[in-house]
Amino acid sequence: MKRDTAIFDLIDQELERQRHGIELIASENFTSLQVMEAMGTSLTNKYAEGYPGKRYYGGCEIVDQVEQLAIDRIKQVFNCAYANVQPHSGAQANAALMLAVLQPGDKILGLDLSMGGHLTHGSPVNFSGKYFKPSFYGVKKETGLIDYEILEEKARTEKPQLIICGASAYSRDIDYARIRKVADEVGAFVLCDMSHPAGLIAKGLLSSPFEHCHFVTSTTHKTLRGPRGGIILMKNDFENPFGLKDLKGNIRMMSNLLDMAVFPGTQGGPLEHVIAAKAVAFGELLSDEFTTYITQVQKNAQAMAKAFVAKDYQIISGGTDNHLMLIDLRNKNITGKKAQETLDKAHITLNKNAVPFDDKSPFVTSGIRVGVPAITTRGMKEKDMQTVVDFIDRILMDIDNEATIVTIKEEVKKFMGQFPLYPELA
Ligand code: DSN
Repeated sequence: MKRDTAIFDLIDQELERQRHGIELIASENFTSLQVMEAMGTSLTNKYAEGYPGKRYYGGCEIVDQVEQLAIDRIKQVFNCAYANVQPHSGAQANAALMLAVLQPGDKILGLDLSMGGHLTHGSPVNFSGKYFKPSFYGVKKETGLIDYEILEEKARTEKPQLIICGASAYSRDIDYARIRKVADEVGAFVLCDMSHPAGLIAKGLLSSPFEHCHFVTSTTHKTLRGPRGGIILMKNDFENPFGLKDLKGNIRMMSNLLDMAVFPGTQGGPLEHVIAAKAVAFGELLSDEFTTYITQVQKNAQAMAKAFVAKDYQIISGGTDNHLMLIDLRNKNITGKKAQETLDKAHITLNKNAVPFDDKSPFVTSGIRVGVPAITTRGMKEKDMQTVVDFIDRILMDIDNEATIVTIKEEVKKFMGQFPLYPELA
C-alpha cells in the first residue's frame, strides 16, 4: 500500500511545532520515546475484552502479561491494592467510577468548574451533571483557597452520595482528611481525581489522597508523563455496601464493581497498545530519574510564580504548591483569550482560563493557566523560568505590536534549540 504522505507530513509538522515551541499547557507533557514506541505496535490489532486471565477472546496470553505488568507497576507506584488500567481517558475513568457507585439521580458534590474544577465533576454539559444531581463548592475570594466551610455546609445540606475533590486549575495542596471527615458524617464516598498533580503525589511532594479517599482516578498523560489514558485506583478494596452478590451468593468486592463498570459498563475492548505504553511509563515512574524530574517540576513552578509576581502578575492564591499557576490578567487589562492567541503567534502555548469569580465568559476569560511539566521534561531549570516569563511579559506588554511578536518568535525558536526533543527522530 502507498505510504499516506498526507498524514505523515502532518505528523512531521506537529513534531517540529512541538520542538520549536514553549509548551506551557499544564495538562501536557512529552513522553519518553519508548512510551511512544509501545503505542505504535501490533498490540493495537488485538481484541481483549475482559481482564487478564478472564478474556472473551482467544490469543490473549501476551496482552494478559502486558496488562498485568501495568497493573502491578502502578499499584507499586502508589502502594495501593487495586488498579484498573483500561479507562481510555480520565473522563472514562470518572464515568465508570460513577456507574459503579451511584444510581441515576444520586447527588454529587464537586469543585465548581469556574473555580478550577473539571467537566466530569458535575458540569451540566457533561454526563456527570445530566445523570446525577450536582452541587458545588468553590474557593474563597480573598485567598483563592478551597472554601472547606462551604464544602462542609453543602455536604450537610445536600447529603451527596459522592464528594469529588481534585481540580484542573488549582495550584495548592488539598486537605483530604477534612473532606473525608465530613463525608463520613453524611455517609458519602470520596473520589479524588488526581489527574493534574498525580506525578507529585507519586513522589510524596504533595499530600496523598490514598489514606482518605475511597477512590482515586487519574489521567496518565499529565504529570505521570505516560500515554493518553486513565486509571482507577483504591488504596484498600472493600465489600460493596449495596449488597450486590456474585453467582455463588458472595458479596461482591468494590474492585469487582469497578472492573465491571469499566468493562462491560462503559467501554468495550481495551487499548492494549496504550496499556503497554502505560506499563512503560509506570516503570519510569518507579525510577530515581522520575523523582529528579518531578522535584524539578515543583521547583520550576515556584521559580516561575516568583518571576511573574515580581512583574506584578496576580497569581490566584499568591503562588503554587504543584506544577501550575492560574494568573488573573485583569490588572494588566488583557483577556485570557487575547493573551492565549497572541502568545500562540510567538509559539508560546498555554490556555485561557476562567479565574474564580470571573466576570467574563468561558470563551473569553480573565486569566491564563500556566504549567511547567512539559518544559521541565525539555530540561529547563529555575533560571530558565525567568527567560520564559520575560518572553511572555514582553509580548503581553506590547500586545498589538506584530513586530515584537515576530522578533520573540525567532528568539523562542533559538532558545528552544538548547532543549532538544526526540533527537533520535529525524
Ligand atoms: N483538558 C484537561 C486539562 O487541560 O486540564 C482536563 O481534562
